[in-house]
Amino acid sequence: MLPLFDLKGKIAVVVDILRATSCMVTSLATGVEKVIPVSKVEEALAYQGRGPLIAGERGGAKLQGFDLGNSPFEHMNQVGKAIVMTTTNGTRAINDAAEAEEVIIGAFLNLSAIKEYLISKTEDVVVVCAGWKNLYSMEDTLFAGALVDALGSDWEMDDAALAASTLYRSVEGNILGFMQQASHVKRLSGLNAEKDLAFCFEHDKFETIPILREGGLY
Ligand code: 3SL
Repeated sequence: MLPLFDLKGKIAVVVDILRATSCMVTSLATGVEKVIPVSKVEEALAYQGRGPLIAGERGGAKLQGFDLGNSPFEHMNQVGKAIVMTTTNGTRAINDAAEAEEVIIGAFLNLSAIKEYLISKTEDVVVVCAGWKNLYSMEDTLFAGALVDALGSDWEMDDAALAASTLYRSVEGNILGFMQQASHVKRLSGLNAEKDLAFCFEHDKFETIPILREGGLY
């Protein structure tokens, strides 16, 4: 639970594999200029008609009147645009992590780039799993495990990191099959999101690392 971690002086890797941080990595890697994550629907609506695209979902479904929902395919190739984004858990997790020394955005799509970046730094790292309404989520934990695994045994890890890495290793060869039992996949099943699901678990498609600066991801 985030309130139990002191993020001061640390790098927070915020992750919401399904689907907010996968969207952010995709949009910034394919030409978006910046993403502004906001927690509330009204905050996003305040930008309507002022330039940026507004994107968001609640319960997985696109919000009425918004330009984009929360499929990475909608966020792709929006070259030169700014996107203001609000999602059920992901954008809130980013704002909750703001006291960290640095907030970066992780997804399977940029896993190796995140690993290389962290290796080049000296700060401690906390992987902030957005989860679902303050509850555990399988897909974010799998990302944490994949990252811990990629960083290797030179890194000191706590029990949560050890558990995540053990989980990841046990399903590594069949993540999509395993994920069929997970609650978020069941939740997305009525929303035609099968393509999103496969995409969000692709590893290392992009090298972009979104970094939070003055309220925007670049
Ligand atoms: O909770 C979130 O931030 C979302 O990414 C949820 S969903 O994938 O759009 O259902």
